Amino acid sequence: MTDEFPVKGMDAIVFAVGNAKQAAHYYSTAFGMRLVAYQGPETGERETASYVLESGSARFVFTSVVKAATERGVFLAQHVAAHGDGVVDLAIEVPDVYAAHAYAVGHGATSLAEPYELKDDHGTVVLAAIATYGETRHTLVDRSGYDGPYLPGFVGRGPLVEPPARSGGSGVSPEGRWFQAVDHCVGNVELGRMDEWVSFYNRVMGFTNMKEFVGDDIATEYSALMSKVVADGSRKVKFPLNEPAAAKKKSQIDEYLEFYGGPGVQHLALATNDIVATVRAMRLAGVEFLDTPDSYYDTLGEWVGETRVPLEQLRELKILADRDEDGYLLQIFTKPVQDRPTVFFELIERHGSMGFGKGNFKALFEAIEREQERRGNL
Ligand code: TYF
Ligand code: FE
Repeated sequence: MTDEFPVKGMDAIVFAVGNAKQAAHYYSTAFGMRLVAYQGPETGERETASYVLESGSARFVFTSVVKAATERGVFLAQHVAAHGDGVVDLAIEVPDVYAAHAYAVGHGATSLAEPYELKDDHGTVVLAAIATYGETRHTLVDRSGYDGPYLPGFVGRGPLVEPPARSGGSGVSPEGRWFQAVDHCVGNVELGRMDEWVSFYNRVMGFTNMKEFVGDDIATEYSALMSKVVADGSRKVKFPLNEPAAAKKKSQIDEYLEFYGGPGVQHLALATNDIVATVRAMRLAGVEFLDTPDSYYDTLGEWVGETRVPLEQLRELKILADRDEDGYLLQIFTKPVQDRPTVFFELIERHGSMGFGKGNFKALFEAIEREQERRGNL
């Protein structure tokens, strides 16, 4: 079988935020990421400031508007005004941007940028962009001809890019990183539109459906959401898509849509090899995680069996576990990381399982609903 839309992996998650300088500090101190590149007024970019942070293969870019001057600055400023801090771009690395863009547009995608090249002393990066749900986009990136930090126009480590005092290197793993990759990126879309977006990814990127989904059976019982997962042929890029479902209470997805002001990225799952060390480091740095009742751990051993982490440690740190025919996974969810109840993160340590924690949906959704209730949104 030939892959119609080959991808190399996620290239970057780009956030539009109100204050990228402070966001960069938060993600370096609280998520252990390393600041690797910068672009802003000091480098000749008068309109925006962008900070690039990495952890293993995961790359986050935080951009804020210094002084809007062009369409791009106005778009970013309006994005923050409408949605609060959020994800504007789930950039995907592909081997051939021209082919990928032509395929996507040929299968009905809206082009937001025709293929173009950026060059400097480090080489050439090819980029193009297509629209997805809400105001989110997928930039397609080929950086195989480039050896600089991030993109032409950015400066790497040097006088302008000093690692913040506490960034990375805190010894969680031998490499000093707290997580090593983006595992999946989840989108929330409007009621009744999940299947349209699933077929969008089927058609436009040749992504196929993974077996895990939340149907209306589970939805009406407790979760108040429906979910399906699409992934590229190599399963390196995984995009679960949620829509609200009418249940007994107001859906957590409705809460997101209301406060984000439309569809957008709901959570980003980060792969770690040592979830215990990562959770400890993040908690110490002030990151808040969802609570899990003790009763969850009273019965966990019966159905999950042995895991790398002793049950008592899972209980202490409120880490969830799930097992399927392929193996098991450990996972935990942060509370929203901004004042709006919108974007949050998941940490995931996989041991064979390719799932998303189906066995935890009930406990997880109940935990989310307790937070929703505290916010007065249930
Ligand atoms: O990505 C997933 O499917 C899991 C489960 O609001 C999940 O992390 C699904 C919806 C949600 C929170 C978690
Ligand atoms: Fe997830």
